[in-house]
Amino acid sequence: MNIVFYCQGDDGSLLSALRQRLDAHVIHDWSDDKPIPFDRITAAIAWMPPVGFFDHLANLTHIYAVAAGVDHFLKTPGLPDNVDVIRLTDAGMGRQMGEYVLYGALHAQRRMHELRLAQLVARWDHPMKVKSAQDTRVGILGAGQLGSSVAKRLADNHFTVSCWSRSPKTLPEGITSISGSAELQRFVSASDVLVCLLPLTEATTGILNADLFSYLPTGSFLINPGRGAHLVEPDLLDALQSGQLSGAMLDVFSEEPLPSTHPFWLHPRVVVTPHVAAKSLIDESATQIAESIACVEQGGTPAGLVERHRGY
Ligand code: NDP
Ligand code: OXD
Repeated sequence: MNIVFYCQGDDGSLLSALRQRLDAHVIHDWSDDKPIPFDRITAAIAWMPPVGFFDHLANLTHIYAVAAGVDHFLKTPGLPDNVDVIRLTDAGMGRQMGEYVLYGALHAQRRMHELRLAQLVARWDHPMKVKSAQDTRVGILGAGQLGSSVAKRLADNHFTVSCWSRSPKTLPEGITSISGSAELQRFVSASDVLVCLLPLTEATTGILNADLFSYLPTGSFLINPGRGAHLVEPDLLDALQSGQLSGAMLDVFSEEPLPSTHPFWLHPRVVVTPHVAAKSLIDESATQIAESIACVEQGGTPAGLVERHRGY
């Protein structure tokens, strides 16, 4: 099979890892100056492809996107409607995301944001009540590859965990599954820490807004490693100002890089991280793409096949 490769930011490591695993196929590098036999290309491995990438690929049937979230990828100009898009599923991201959210949940449970404020004014005797992890209810929006993996990580660390998803899930013992929009308010009202691990779709854009925050227990904490457009940023600032939320840890933003003048940077109750919660790892990504290609060749349905009509 002839495959074309373009992955923004790759220094050659991913391409070489893919070539090792897919040695029965020819992978053409879009970025080098060798001619590409466009008519024979049936698959693409891509991330942030340049303008015009799809223009000559008339025989493309499958595109392997090198990321877990494909909201941006699905909007690539020229992306053909009739090709299958396959995304990464976990590929080492579950472990990283588990660490990120566990850090945030411990930060919230141990009220580190308040201690930080006390430190800034050299205040020692802080009348702080700390709940146990078990008494801290973490609600995760999304129970997919990452949401369910994070849920297990938190439950293993004694937090009380629930996940909210479109369809009901069977999750590891002790983790509650709640599903459907009709249950969202009930779910949120029982979340001391709210984590967003939803894909960005029409239905989930702006879901973290003033209305949703009003159902959270007063003083709860938000962790958003989903996508920036899940959050209505001014609503978060208002909720922090009013005390409805006590703090937030954010990895993704409506504009990335986060502009240097954005109020989140210096907000004493906001932890900002620069979209680093879970990175695509070279070996894991290459292995998963090679496995997906083998699965498709055998007539199967690969794990990360995106349902394009629903956006994830
Ligand atoms: P999945 O597709 O595996 O899981 C998505 C989950 O969200 C599913 O449980 C799905 O429910 C649920 N969901 C989707 N739409 C709705 C809705 N309208 N109402 C309720 N539930 C909904 O995605 P992943 O777990 O692999 O990834 C989640 C997101 O994490 C990515 O899309 C990306 O935005 C983000 N991400 C961020 C990274 C970072 O470094 N910050 C790194 C990697 C990913 P159901 O299963 O019932 O359909
Ligand atoms: C992803 C991401 O979706 O890095 O893979 O955000």
